[in-house]
Amino acid sequence: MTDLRARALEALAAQTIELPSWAFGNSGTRFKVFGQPGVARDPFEKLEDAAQVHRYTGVAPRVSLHIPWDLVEDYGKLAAHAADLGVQIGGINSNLFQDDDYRLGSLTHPDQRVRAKAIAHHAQCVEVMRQTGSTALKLWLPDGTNYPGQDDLRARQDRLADSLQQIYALLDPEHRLLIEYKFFEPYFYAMDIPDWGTSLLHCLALGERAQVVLDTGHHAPGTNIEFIVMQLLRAGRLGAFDFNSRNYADDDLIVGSADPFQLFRIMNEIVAADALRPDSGVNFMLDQCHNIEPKIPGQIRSVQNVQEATAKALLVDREALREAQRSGDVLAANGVLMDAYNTDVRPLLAELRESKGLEPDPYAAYARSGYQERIARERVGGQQAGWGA
Ligand code: LRH
Ligand code: MN
Ligand code: MN
Repeated sequence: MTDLRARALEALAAQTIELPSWAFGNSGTRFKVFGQPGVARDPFEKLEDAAQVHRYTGVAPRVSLHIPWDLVEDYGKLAAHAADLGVQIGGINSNLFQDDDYRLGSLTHPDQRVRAKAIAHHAQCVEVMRQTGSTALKLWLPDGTNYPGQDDLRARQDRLADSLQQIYALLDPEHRLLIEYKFFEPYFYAMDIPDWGTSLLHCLALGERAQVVLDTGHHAPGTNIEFIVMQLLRAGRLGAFDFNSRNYADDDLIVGSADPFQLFRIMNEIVAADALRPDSGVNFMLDQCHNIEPKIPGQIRSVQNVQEATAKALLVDREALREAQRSGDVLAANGVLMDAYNTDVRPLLAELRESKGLEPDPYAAYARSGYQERIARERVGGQQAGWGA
């Protein structure tokens, strides 16, 4: 156990989690966007808030951008601002879901002019990557159809394959293309990349630097997500997570809040495949919105939830598990996992933080810092995260 604990501490010390810039803007549902006092007014302030999360947790050194939500004139300046704050720019997310031209699709659109426009947007994103030092272009395809017969399902895949090839060709050698899937919304009959299989097929056709993004909120209820994680790891194509929690749809709630056991099972597959290592190629990102809770503490809680699930996965006694599995002892095997899951890892994480010179409780440390009161006083007119903007 002491050995396991020591190894867990070592792995946890190397773990990093990427924050989404849009978690720091005002957000809501299609019914209402709630404004919060002190919310960031521009991408520079979003980075400042993200840096607070890193400051108190010590494990969140990167921030994903969403283009054009995070439009600035000078991306070199934005990257320099990040560096001054002790963080860096992470993945660059493209946006194909807020333009009138995309009513019938973007990369799959029947009209070649619209497809060319959607591809050109990715050229703009690659330019942002060059200026910020980002190495990941993240593409979620919102295309799909609402009615059977509305369009030719197969022709849409062919057009998509062609568009993706053109986007892949825009990348520099150090860049990766991360392709995210989602089984519904904004279209409700057939999404054009509804599942990991479709995403994977396109990645395989593109080349080694194309990988799948698994957003935990993008599956039908009851889907065994850890199975997908395992399968993508086997294929060497799990590029990144978009972590969040769901109860009903794509709820974008705090990761690990709806089903902490699922998060543990996911992290268990990660640890079992030795994919937690920072050089494993798997980027652990959050994709969340804090509609009613305060944003910086919401992100701090999210990071802590990922850390807790990771710590529990690291405490699984793999030798005992293998032995129980080998001997066909069903209950003992399940018991090994449950023992790890039921361990209170909060003292271990407090020890980890203290070893890094951090306060043991990042949530309380942030609350004491006075930052929230200061931004509420100084910032007027917080920016909307993006939706309905
Ligand atoms: C789509 C999605 C995708 C977008 C983000 C804002 O539902 O998960 O990752 O970029 O939300
Ligand atoms: Mn996502
Ligand atoms: Mn989503």
